[in-house]
Amino acid sequence: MPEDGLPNGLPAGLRERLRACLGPKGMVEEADDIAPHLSDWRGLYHGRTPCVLRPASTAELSAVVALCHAAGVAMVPQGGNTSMSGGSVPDGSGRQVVVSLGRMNRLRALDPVDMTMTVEAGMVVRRVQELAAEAGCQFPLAFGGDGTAMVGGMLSTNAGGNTTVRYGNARELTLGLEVVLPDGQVIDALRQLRKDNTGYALRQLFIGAEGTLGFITAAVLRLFPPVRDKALALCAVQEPEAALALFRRFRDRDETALRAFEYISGSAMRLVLEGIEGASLPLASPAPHYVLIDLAASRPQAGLRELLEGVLEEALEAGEVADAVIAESEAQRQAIWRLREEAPEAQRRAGASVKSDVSVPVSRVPELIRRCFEAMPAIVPGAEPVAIGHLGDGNIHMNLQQPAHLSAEAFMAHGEAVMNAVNEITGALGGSFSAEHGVGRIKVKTLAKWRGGAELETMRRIRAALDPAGLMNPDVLFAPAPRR
Ligand code: 2HG
Ligand code: ZN
Repeated sequence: MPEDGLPNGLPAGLRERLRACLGPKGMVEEADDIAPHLSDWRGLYHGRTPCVLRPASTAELSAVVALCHAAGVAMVPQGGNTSMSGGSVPDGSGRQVVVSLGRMNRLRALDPVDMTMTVEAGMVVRRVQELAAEAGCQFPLAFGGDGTAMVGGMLSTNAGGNTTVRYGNARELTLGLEVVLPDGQVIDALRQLRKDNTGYALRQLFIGAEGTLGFITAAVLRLFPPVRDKALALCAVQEPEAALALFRRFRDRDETALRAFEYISGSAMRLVLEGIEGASLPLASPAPHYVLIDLAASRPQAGLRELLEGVLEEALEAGEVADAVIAESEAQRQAIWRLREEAPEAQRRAGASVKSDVSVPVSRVPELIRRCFEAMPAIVPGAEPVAIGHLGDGNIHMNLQQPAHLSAEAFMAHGEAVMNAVNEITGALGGSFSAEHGVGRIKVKTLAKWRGGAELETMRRIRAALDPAGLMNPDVLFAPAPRR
């Protein structure tokens, strides 16, 4: 363990001062306990830290941030540590302190009249959904990692997930925020107002900032009436164009009914069927592409089953859908969702993968799929494109799977070339290289390339205004700060 005053430790005396603020439960110093905080979910980054700070309240966090700020110590905020972009782990210097928000996990308020919920950053997103449901409401944001990811990370990355098509991203679901600034000051803007034009909407600055401007410590989230009618189908389609045509049919018929419209490539489905226990295809035969359609309404007996059957019938007649199954029970519904949500895990079990998280205008999704499916194997012959995504909002995870004839290392050596090719195609289609996973560390160069000029310069100025010493999550978004 690094010691105070030593090159890899903390400045002399800081450890004691941090301990005095946080008490024994608030500071993790043993190597075994620190270890889970040092690597990212994808296993791409492995860092070091002198200790993990675990404050239990905003006041405690504010105090330790002020201490670190005064001592010039860099801080890496961490929630559930499910970042897809390496945004929540320290670098290898052993000098960046990890600040885990996990103990700040309280529900501060829930108001079913105002339809708002005030929660702390360390609450797991699934728990937010559960508490909202217990109060007769729903918190609609849902994504594969929501059983582990926490509110702070969800907001710091402006998470999107499966229901963006209907409810928007985390940004649209947040009314108020509490933030500890890089020098320890606290912004208390936990207002639960739908209208509040009082200068800059500062909360929007911290949402999506990936912990570079301060710590999000609590938020007022929007709630919605519960789902009282629902219907779900899995469809096999032959062409990506057919998937888009199907999306348009549903949107045109009743855009308020669509809760999710998800895409699964044939290759992704195969990995799930092979690698996930209990997964089985509820259709007659495998297809090159699949879509999952989830309809929901707060009105009871809203006729969603009839809507689903009617539109699918038209699409079958038009030749857009090759085969379809409608969930007949809650168990079948969950089994079908699992086929989509377990795809990242199935990919992980099948070896290394180059991942991308791009978005294009929804009209360009078929072209994106076609062009990337051609371009990626041309860079790594024998490697299979594996794509999943949120077709309804134009966000596709265009991934490439390690082929059997290459080691993970040899395959990942092509990672940059593959990501560049996907980004070039995406850029040409008017898209974004990062739709929902953020920039983290993995896309720092990509940000400079695609958002350079005045856009990046403005981001740097904002960062410099709030965190002139560059102490907050120093290796994400921007090129690494010089080592101090
Ligand atoms: C999803 O949509 C996640 O399942 C992860 O955003 C995507 O693993 C991926 O590529
Ligand atoms: Zn996603």
